[in-house]
Amino acid sequence: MKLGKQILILFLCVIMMACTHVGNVRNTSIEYVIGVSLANLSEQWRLVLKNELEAEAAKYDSVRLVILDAAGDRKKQAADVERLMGFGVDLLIISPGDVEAMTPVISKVYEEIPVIVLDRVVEGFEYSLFIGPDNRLIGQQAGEVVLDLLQKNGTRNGAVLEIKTNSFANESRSEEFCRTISEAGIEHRSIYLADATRDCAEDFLLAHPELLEDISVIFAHNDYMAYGAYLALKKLNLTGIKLAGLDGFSGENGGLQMVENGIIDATVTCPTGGSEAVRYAIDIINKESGIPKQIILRSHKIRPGYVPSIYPADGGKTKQKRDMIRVGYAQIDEESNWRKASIESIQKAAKEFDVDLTVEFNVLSIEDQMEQVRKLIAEDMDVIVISPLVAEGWQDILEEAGKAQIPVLLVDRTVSIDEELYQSYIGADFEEEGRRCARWLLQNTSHQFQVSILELRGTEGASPTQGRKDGFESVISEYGTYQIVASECGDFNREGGAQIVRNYLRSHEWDIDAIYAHNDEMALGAIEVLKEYGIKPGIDVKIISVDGTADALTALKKGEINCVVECNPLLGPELMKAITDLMQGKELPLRIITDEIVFTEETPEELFRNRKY
Ligand code: GYE
Repeated sequence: MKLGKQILILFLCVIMMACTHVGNVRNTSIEYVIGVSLANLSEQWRLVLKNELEAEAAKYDSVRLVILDAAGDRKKQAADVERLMGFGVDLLIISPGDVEAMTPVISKVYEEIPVIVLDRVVEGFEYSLFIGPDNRLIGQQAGEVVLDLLQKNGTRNGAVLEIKTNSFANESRSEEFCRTISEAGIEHRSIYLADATRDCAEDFLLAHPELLEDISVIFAHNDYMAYGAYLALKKLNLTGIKLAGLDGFSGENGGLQMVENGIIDATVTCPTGGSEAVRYAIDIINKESGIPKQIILRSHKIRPGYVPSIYPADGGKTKQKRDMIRVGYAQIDEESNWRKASIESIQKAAKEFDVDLTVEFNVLSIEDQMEQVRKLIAEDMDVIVISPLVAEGWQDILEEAGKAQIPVLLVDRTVSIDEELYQSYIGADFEEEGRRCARWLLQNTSHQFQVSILELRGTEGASPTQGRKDGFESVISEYGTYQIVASECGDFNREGGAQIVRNYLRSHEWDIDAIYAHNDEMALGAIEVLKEYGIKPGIDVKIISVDGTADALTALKKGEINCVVECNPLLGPELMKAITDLMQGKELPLRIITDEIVFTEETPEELFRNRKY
């Protein structure tokens, strides 16, 4: 054990002994010392975060937290992190203030100990785990509750006043908020406050009552500013203006109580992730398997009488408790080695978790898959798991599952509908996979010259296809010299990839600098055809692919593929853990994003060993 940590533990024991009375001195078998760096404690949200961290840590005798408050000063936060490292902490939990400034600080710490980042994700992936809300979704949900509040007798009247501060989270939330209400044709104005506090909001509105003319709803980026607006309206004797906030904390003076007491009319919950951070910190220190890369926490729209439609997992109350959890899995036919590995991982984990798993096969179309789901609903499963072949068309059938009170989890692929219709999505961040492919291309080709790209797209309408396309384009679009000159659907299979290259060669001289394949199978099919035409894959044309299957990594080692971005199919353990948590009544994160790496010719040999697919 590092000397620094020994001194720290001794110090903590002395403090504890001094603070506790004889007889209830707690077991001082401290095993884990977790350093916590908070951007500030002036924001209510961070105070709640600190309380949740401490409450969760108190459940474990072996855990001690050392919490430092940077008081809003980024230089101090960097110094705090250094101090915690000097104490020899086992793991760092950090809620960064200035994300840009803290990214290199976090990367440096991550070289020595695990790091959990909270609330604001840093650039890149140099950390163990990110836990935070989906700020853009929160902004959209805030827009939706405000539109509801504007609704009177079937029409929407009046304008909206948005109260915000220039904090990191506010910006992405505000963008989506403004998009949501602007799309509904609602006029709105924004005011920026120096502090995100009740008094600041109240004083500002009392000083500028003219801002409230023709306003029907005030939306504040936290419940306390909304409360300040409430107090100002009272003093100005203004009635009829509705109030919406954010955070939705429980307990005394929390946003949920404000809604209940009629002080504000609506809020959106923004969970802090403090409890999850301590639980995952212990698992990470213990080197547990199945630790995801990102956990995106669920946020709920809260209005009087509104119950989040994510029915409690123990919706099974109406079901007789069974010895084993019965899970029905509507998967996609084995179109690739990737898929085979994915199904085997889920089957293996079901056995390990003692889950009674029924896997439906023979999916050739979305209609087949929906029939499978209806069959599983009829068989009254405890949980239904779906790998949706395509992202659209799921609203009705997920509502059917909801009516039958059967929770649904999405694994591997996701859907593009109301997030309140499923419990969680476990899988990859497809846009990030696309960005990684594009970043490799930019780093390995000359920016001066035109780079012509042939894109081999996956199954039309599938979430990995759309995400990988969007992510790749979002990066190359910043450089006018990178052009996707042809893009065709290869349906994620080898023949599909081969056919696209044949088609291109039939109507063009070969003028492609790079092939971007949405999966390995299509890349491998393309390579076969290139060789038939005497074009050297990986040399005459760069080849970038996604998945990380054995055949693709073999081709990479032969220099026939230049970059393979991993898309981890081994989701079984995370899926079964989520199902177990769900059936114990826990609310699941909105998304659980898997940890993935990028393979290139520089990748160390050991990362190619013990691959399971
Ligand atoms: O990339 C591909 C498979 O759904 C993420 O589907 C998965 C994709 C994977 O056909 O190989």
